[in-house]
Amino acid sequence: MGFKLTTIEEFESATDRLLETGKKVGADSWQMRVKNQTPHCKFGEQGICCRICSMGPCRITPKAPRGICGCDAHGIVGRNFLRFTAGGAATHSDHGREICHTLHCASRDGSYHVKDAEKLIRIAGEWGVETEGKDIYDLAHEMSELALMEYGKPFGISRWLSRAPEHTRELWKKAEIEPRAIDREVSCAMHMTHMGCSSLPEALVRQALRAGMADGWGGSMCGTEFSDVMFGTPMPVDTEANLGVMKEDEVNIIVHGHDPSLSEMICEYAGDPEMIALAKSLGAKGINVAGVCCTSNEVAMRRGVPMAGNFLQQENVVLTGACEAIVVDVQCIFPALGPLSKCFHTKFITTSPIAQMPDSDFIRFSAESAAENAKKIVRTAVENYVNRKSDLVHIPQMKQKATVGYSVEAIVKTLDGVTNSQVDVLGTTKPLIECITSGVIRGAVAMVGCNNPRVRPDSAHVGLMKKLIQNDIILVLSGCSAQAAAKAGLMDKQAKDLCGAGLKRVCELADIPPVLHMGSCVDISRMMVLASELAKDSGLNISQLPLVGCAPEWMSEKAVSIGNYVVATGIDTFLGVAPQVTGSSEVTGLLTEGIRDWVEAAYTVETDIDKLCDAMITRIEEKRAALGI
Ligand code: CUV
Ligand code: SF4
Repeated sequence: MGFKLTTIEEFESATDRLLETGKKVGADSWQMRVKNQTPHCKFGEQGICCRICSMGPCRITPKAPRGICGCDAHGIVGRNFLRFTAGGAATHSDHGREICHTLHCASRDGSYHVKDAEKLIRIAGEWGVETEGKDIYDLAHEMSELALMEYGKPFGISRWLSRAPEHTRELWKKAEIEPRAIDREVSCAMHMTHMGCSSLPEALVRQALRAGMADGWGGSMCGTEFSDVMFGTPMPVDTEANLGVMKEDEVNIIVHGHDPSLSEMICEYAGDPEMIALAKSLGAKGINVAGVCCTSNEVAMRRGVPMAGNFLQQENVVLTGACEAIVVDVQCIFPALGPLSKCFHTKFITTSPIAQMPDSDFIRFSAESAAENAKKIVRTAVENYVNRKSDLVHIPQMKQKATVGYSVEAIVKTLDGVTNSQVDVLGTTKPLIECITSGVIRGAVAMVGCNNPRVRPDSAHVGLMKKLIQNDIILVLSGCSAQAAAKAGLMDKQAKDLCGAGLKRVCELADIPPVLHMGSCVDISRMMVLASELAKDSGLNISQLPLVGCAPEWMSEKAVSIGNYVVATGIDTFLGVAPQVTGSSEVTGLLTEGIRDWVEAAYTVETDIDKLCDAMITRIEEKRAALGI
């Protein structure tokens, strides 16, 4: 025995202790700000406030059922939903674009290299690019240019769509949701939602799916695939998670954000002998890098860098009083970190022109001068060690072991060990399909997404996961959901003991934890590839697979963009937080049922987490029954 999950109550008491330090230094916290912001504006919550022209803002009430231009609630809600999606699609895709740019900077003697040449050659093959006799760096540059063209090409549809099964591609074509150039779908969304353009819910929802597709089957896929090419395709690696990974006697550098181009370089220079010597000369035992949010997922999966926490834990890392620097790039960074860091010795270092914030030290990072920038950042952190106020230091001694890094490649390779029929199944998802058809595993849930103060932090993630694995349902995770699992201990291989008998046996045979870490949010593109492979290898349609998506604590625009492409790929998706569309029965109806006619899947929204869990299990069993398995 000995193995025990960390409970939500334990998470919370650690947070409470840190908030006491916060109070002592006069710090603000999201817990306090939530109180000031609730109850939320009902118009906003329902999506029936329109402020896209200056005749407004217009709000829909029973007495005022139309805006000044005559737009009704359905048009307003639909436009808001599409703009929300466009924000997310733009964000993920721009991250992907940065990765493509970084690949363009890769060189033999530079900061960025081609680590997975085989993968690059495989993608080149998919794209019909000649690789024979080509220098790998020439190929990298050629591929990065082609990938960058995907953002603005005048004709054609996304190259990545060719990875999907035939049937899915036909559905996309018929529904007119095949994404064209990535930027075009975002631009088109903004155009459609301008005053006096679309107010037809069906047209707006259709474009919301297409913009999501431009993300998942466009920009995010570029981000994931070319990150793998440069930094390595993740393979299982051991790490640890939760605030206990911070070290009292070392310089703690926290990387937070999304783009591995930055975090990889920080990790690189934190291991530099010159920097370590500097740290030692200042009284520290070494340099410890840990991550927050998706950047943490990136470096955990490829380097085993420990995970300090997820979205709603970002303030906690500063509240430990032991954070020398929190280094951020883009997305999901609380502006609160500025003033909060000022209450401590912590340097809040922003690095991207995309995410500039008050009360931060801006050290501009670019792929061209990565080495120099990273070194400066690490040095700034190390030199700050001497400013630590020891009476404010408290690191909650709380962490769990986790095995992470289950890329599609890693899953295929690992699960090959499960079935006996090794010979003809190497390199396919067939062993996993066999586990599912035989009923050893009932199905799979792709659980993703953030934290949101509307849900007791991590309770929905962890609660759902515990119940699902008991029911022999395997989980693939990404984003802050994955970190919730890791913090709780569900990514420890010993968590197999919490599973039903079937899943437990699979975990033992394959030597895997019952919840598999597939990466960051852009890596949900990996899940699309996995679903496609499962469909192709089984001869089924994606929508027939006993597989559902779930985002129980989501908050960001990116999450909606993701949800839209997951659903559009044929995977029923279950949300624990309602999107701001409840003010329109038509838009709600389309999302929860109507779009099923186009893509064979739809959303289910259920804020009662027990009911959400039951609904997923029921859906998985329905799909099994329909297949007669
Ligand atoms: Ni990208 S989007 S909070 S899950 S990192 Fe976590 Fe990750 Fe943000 Fe949501
Ligand atoms: Fe009001 Fe129409 Fe302008 Fe929106 S577009 S603010 S509903 S007048």
